[in-house]
Amino acid sequence: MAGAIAARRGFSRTAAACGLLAAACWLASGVQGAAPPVNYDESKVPAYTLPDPLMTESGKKVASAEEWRAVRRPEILRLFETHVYGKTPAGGPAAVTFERFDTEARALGGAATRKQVRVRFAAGAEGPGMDVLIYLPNAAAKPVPVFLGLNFGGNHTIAADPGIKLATVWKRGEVSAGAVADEASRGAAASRWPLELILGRGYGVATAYYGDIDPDFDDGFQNGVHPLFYREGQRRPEPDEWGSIGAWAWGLSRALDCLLADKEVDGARVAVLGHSRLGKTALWAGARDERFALVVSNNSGCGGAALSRRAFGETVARINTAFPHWFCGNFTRYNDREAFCPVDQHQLIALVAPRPVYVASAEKDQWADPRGEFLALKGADPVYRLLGTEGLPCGAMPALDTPVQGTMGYHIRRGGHDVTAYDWERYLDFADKHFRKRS
Ligand code: GTR
Repeated sequence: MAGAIAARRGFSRTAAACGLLAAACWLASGVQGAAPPVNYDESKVPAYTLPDPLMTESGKKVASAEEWRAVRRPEILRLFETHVYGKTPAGGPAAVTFERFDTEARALGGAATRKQVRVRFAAGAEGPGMDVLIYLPNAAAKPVPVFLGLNFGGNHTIAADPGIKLATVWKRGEVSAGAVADEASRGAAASRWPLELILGRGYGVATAYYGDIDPDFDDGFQNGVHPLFYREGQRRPEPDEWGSIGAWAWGLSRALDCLLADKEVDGARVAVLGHSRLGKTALWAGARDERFALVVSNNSGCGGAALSRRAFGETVARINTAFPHWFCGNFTRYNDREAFCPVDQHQLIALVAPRPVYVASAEKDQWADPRGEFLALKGADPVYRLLGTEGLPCGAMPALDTPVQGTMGYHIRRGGHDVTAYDWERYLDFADKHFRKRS
């Protein structure tokens, strides 16, 4: 997997590069035989029928918002828990605690107040936990709306600010815990977190390092938060229990708890967003935890916003092979058998309804199947409409760089797999549209 990450960084995400990458992952996994070719040909997408988000398991059409809430939403949530992401185990750490260890009122040249909070997942100062980094705009009246998202490299990578604590638990790309981050990576991901832009628009930013919650390599779930939830004698999650995406989503909810305790944050206007695997995570967090007021998926692809049944670009078999720790064990049942899965990803998006949801794709990111991302959003539209919202106000997939924003938003921009200022500007417009009414 470390190789996969290096390959992703080094290549622009062309179809050819992703095909090679996928084949390499496939072979590295020890699966016998040649990897099937990656499909990037629209005419080779298999015929499929999507499960109807408004048809209950007992075959009754959902006709009211009440039925959606009481019957169908819980059914779909359970199906995703059982077959895709796994259940978040009940119980777990008796007490999650928060301790703010840093407040700097004149951060980023005076533009923001910086706060850092240690969230402990278990008793004792040495136990596992995550650091939540928060920047709130000094110029805006409080409480402020906030964008919350996990980061890939440590909080210190999102800005060159020397006051941000370095990540300590695991260094991305390593297949063992313990390696710590160094100063050289400070600010390395700053282009994905355009703080000046976000703060200037009156929004706060909160982030935590996903490796603090569960280091992203397959270790049989011995590190990260999973062991804190094991029953007596349990050694790894059951096939219907959470993998790493489930754990990261749980961590987002704990970061939200932390934000809700801050009087300068408007707890009714916290948006959750994420890119790529962390976009899958943001969708699952937003689906499960209805306190997230708005959800953004940036290039989340397979197992995120893209329809699995299209088997275009990355497929269920490929993702489960290259990243066996992301989903629950049961999800492997659908390797090359997507049509047998009782849910598809449009129903994940429907779980966010009626809250605003935004899905963004990138033209060169064919591995993530932009059309499949758009069609999943469209597939959730009937639920949004039933719940009395305007849904997604367009019929066909919009042209490049032509955002559509109703209660559901979508754009496909030029360029590759990344989070850019263009993406952020759209998310800020979308948040303005929905949050301004509530301020
Ligand atoms: C890839 C993986 C994608 C996507 C991406 C990322 O290698 O195939 O599903 O999540 O990683 O998170 O950067």
